[in-house]
Amino acid sequence: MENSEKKYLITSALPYANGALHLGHLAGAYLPADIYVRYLRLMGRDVVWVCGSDEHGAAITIRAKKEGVSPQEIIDKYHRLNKDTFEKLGISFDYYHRTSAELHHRTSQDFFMRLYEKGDEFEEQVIEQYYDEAYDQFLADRYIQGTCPKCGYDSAFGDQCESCGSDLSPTELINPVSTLSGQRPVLKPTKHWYFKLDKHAGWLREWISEGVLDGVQHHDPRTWKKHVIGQCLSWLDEGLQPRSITRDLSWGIAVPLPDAQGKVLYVWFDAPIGYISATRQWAAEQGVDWEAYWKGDQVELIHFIGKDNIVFHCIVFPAMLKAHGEFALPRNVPANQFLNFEGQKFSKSRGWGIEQHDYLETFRDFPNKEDALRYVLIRNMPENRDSDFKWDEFVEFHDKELADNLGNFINRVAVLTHKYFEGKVPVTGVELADAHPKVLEIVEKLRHELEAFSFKAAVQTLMELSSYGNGYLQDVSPWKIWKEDPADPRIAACMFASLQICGLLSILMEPFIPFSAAKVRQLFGLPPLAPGMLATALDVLRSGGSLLPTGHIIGEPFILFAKIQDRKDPVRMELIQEQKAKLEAIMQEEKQEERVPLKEAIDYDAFAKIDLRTGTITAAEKVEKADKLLKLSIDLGMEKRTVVSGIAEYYTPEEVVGQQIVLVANLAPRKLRGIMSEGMILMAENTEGKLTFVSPASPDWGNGFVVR
Ligand code: B3M
Ligand code: ZN
Repeated sequence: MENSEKKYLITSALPYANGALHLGHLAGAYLPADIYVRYLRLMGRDVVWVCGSDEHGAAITIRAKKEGVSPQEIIDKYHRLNKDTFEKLGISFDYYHRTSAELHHRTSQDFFMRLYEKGDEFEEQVIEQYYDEAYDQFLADRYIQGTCPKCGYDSAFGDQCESCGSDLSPTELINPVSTLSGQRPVLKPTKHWYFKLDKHAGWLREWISEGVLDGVQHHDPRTWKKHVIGQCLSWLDEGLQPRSITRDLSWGIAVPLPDAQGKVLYVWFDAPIGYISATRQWAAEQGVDWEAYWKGDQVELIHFIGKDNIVFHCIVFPAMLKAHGEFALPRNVPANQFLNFEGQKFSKSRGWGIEQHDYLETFRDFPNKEDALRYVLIRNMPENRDSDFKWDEFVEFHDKELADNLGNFINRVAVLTHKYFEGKVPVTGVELADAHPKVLEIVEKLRHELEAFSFKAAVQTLMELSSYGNGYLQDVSPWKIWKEDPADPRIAACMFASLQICGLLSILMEPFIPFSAAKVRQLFGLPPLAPGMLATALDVLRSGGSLLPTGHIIGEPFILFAKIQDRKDPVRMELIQEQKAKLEAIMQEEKQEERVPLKEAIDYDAFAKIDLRTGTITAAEKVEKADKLLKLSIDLGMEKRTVVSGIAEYYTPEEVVGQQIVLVANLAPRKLRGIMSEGMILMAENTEGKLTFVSPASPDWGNGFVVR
């Protein structure tokens, strides 16, 4: 099928409207989709990108309870915050919908009824479920806490233990407690509807591992990420089970059946349908046909998500779509792995990490904050494995790549064009494609990487293009030629080609760093970007034309990326230092908290009762049948002592012979494993419980000294 006939329907995971998003979310599901969609638009493809707030489920009601407000207030607050923040970061959704919308409720209920009416997609089950008698309601899994049966953590949730990561069901919890009333919930029977996912296992496996659907090649499975296919196959190998798609809850989409009072659709049933309702809403406002983007072979449905959502998007939702019968299945699900923050997981409660809106606020005076962040996140995108955001790399990538490479090239070309040609594109017989075939090769490589969802590689290829430009300028060094002969045609040829590369960069930068791309367009006197412009530009160059024709007037040069590390203007670097200091403070504070609290004060007499003496270990051996004990001979100067010490886990007998020690010499002797132990050696214990000798390396040290 020709690209021009394809209808691209791009989705990004609908974030729960129960909190702000951090940089990991951005790098996971939104930034990669934005790059892809911006690229498709530049190529003139027919694309719509939808997202929106996921406003149902216990995540919302729990948050509301915590903040002491209604669920509606919560979703309104975070829907607005997340939508605004995305916009500020240049995340260019075509539509940001919300699942509380009436159209979404209707679309989800219709979807449910269609499957229900098929007769063999659902089954009803009466199950025993926890019920809070004080609150008179069934409890969602998240509302039950108890001890994890796997690791013993005492605040595990009914669906998952956050300590060991195990998936749980509420009845597995030891000592379950309702988080509503704090009381032990009781089990009560309740009826639920189950989607017979198991029934779909056969075709799902064929579709995922071979890309074959209904006997036809649907996609090339080699274009799917290995970790995505791997996770799906391991689910399929474990065997699929019918999944409950209804809940006893008051917040959500009512189950549209007469015998379902007080029941709502499970949030993971309605949320992916949110992609459909968002498309419908968008289409209604645009006056186009939404079905063309969801139904038929021309549909290219692509889901951008994080790895924790793979199963829902590659197994459950496709099965729902197939069961429904009218919808196209995803052509690819390029899920990303996780982004860590300075070597550790993002953690709101620890204050570890930074939220999107916080970043924008903290760096409000940093002129390129949006693109700097986008660039650094793309440069280190967790595409195939977890990656790490580091402030030092933020500075390095920004300064060395954006400023020194890309920004520098663009600035030099603009400055030199003004200097030699009064800001006008010079007259020349050169064709970029002819003189610089390498440029178009780089562009083709970049396009290939973008089409393959390899954004990290693609952004480096973008840098390759400006490196090429910088290298070319340096090779020709028009400033040297100019000193000899300002009319030498090599100057015009060099500046003409460099200006065309800048024109190309102004387009190719856009998917990654759109704010800077717009500035470059302005700098070179080019119109703002519009759909299809990359395709057109490539046609022009391939047929010997130019992006900035002779005589075209460019604007005044300016510094595109002000370096962060700048001795004359340290404000940006100070912001980075502050961020690093904050993290350091968190770690210090946590270390403090781990410290053993100080004991009660004692008077001097109490201390003076302890007789501490210096000594040396002269012999050591293991105590039989006691893993932790060593039998030690101690030279105390005037006398010898035998001491049994519990240090065998940390020291071998050989290691301790010759060790200088401090001994509590007047501790009443006691028998350990049949050996009389005459005193106790002072040991220092670190936070991990490792023991080390108290033994200052003093040159005046000798056996038998009194320690006071
Ligand atoms: N809201 C879960 C999440 O934010 C969920 C995604 C829904 S996508 C249809 O991870
Ligand atoms: Zn656990």
